[in-house]
Amino acid sequence: MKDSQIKKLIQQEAKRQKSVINLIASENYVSKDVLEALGSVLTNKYAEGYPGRRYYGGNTIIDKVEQMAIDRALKLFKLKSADWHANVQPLSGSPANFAVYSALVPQGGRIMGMKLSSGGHLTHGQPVSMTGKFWKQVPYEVDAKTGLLIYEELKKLAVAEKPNIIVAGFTAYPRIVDFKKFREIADASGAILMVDMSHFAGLVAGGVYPSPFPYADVVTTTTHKTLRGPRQAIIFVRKDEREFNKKIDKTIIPGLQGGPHENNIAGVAIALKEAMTPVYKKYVKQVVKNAKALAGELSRLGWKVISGGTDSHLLLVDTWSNGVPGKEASDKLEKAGIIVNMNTVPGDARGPMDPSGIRLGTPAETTRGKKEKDMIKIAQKIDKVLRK
Ligand code: DSN
Repeated sequence: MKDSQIKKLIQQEAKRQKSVINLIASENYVSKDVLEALGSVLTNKYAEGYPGRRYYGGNTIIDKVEQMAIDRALKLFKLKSADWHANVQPLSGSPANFAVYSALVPQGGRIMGMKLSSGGHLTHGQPVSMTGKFWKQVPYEVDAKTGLLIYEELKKLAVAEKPNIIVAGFTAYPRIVDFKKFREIADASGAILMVDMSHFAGLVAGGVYPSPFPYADVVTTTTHKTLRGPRQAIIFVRKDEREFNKKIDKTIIPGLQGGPHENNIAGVAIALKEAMTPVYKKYVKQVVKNAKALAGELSRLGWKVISGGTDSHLLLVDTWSNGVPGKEASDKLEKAGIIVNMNTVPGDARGPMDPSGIRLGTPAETTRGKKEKDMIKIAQKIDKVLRK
């Protein structure tokens, strides 16, 4: 690289990434092949449109790249192209979710989504997000005591409020989500069911978390979390007489986006193929074992783990119940070389800029080869740092 200033910063960041313990639940380390695709000449090409239907010439090879990503996305999640459609062009998770609502929910319509403080994402209709300005959120929460979803309550809310779409799948809910129950709730209230599986897509692919596909109308996912690909997103759409697939394709381009980032799409295709391997299946199993080990040891050391543990790659710790605010906990840990994010906990009385807890996740450190015994040591280090 000739630009020595940027080169130096990249080297510094590479060193930082190597030198810390990374417990950010939504981060991971991509393979060399994925990095190579990201830095390839595919970035030079404009490809507005879809394979076989582009506005620009010169796309015969690009078409093959994008089609390969689409085919692999369907194959990884065991979907038939007769039943499901995959759009691999969304630039990230937020634009993917925005595109789904733009296509399927009339302006001013209602999105039933989980509150941020309970583990929902900004784009699940939070008032501060554009998804809460163009549409109205019907918020739901987890039980403040147990940290769990109460499906009966959700059903009552949905039947009373009649949202256009219900969003299941969260950024800080450590437990398994019952998608069948969400389907029943959507049917009882006449809503579309969307699952945002950004966090746990890799766990679904590896068979250690239930698949939302038998129940959802639309499934969105980022590709850079447990899936371990580049920063990008995929929208999966059930094909039926409602033709949501056509509506969503049209919303992505020409509705919201211009030229797709085909270098990223190539990186996604590589990550999807990597996720089909036995090595990856072993990896996601270990991710969950590691999260359970981390949660178990932190509980044993006297920390309040929300819902008492985890079924996935992430856990939430209420540090404030031991007198440590979330921001202070995150800052102290960073100084000690452990990177986490501060996070609200269910029923949080503190604000999102200094909440009551922290969120921890194991995908990144598991990629680096960590096992349960390492997680126990990390938990002990966290305990020591936070009690100082
Ligand atoms: N920032 C992601 C996360 O950490 O969960 C969601 O957008």
